[in-house]
Amino acid sequence: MTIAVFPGSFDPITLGHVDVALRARTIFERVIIAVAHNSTKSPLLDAQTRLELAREATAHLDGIEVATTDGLLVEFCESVGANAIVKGLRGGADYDVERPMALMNRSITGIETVFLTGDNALSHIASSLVRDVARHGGDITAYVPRGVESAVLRALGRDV
Ligand code: COD
Repeated sequence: MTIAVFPGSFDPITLGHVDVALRARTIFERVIIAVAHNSTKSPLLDAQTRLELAREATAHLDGIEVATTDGLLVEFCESVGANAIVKGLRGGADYDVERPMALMNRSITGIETVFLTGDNALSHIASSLVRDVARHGGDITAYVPRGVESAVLRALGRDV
């Protein structure tokens, strides 16, 4: 069975992330969304909430599952027998960030990273922008799966 790990902070999961997971599923038989820790970011949502939101967003999708990992990504990939890591690209800036990670991950265990181009109509969506729009009182429902907005507002200390 071909298995891909699609890692990220998912703080929160967005429609852009779901699009990448679905594209990955057209290539791999099993896609594991791995809610991971990015040491350069401090998340708004705790890991359990990010996991639950990703699970709710993909529960209806065959062959897509969700897990958390707080260690080295490549060790998680080995533990689940992954053939590849999948990352989504919105543009050149994403590639600049992702390329060194892909090289580092390959250098540690030899695992390859597959880059997928997301839907252009979703390329403006980033978790950081979603959090910022919500923080300033804007409506984020067009950018995130159902149920995410209320969790984000709760984490921001707003009435839901
Ligand atoms: N369209 C297409 N792709 C998108 C979109 C969109 N609208 N939005 C996001 N993406 C892609 C991103 O480019 C990325 O590939 C992926 O979705 C996840 O994005 P984020 O922002 O949720 O996650 P990141 O970039 O913060 O995730 C970084 C990791 C957690 C993967 C990284 O820090 C990591 O691997 N950590 C584990 C510890 C480890 O092994 N560190 C060493 C790494 S070499």
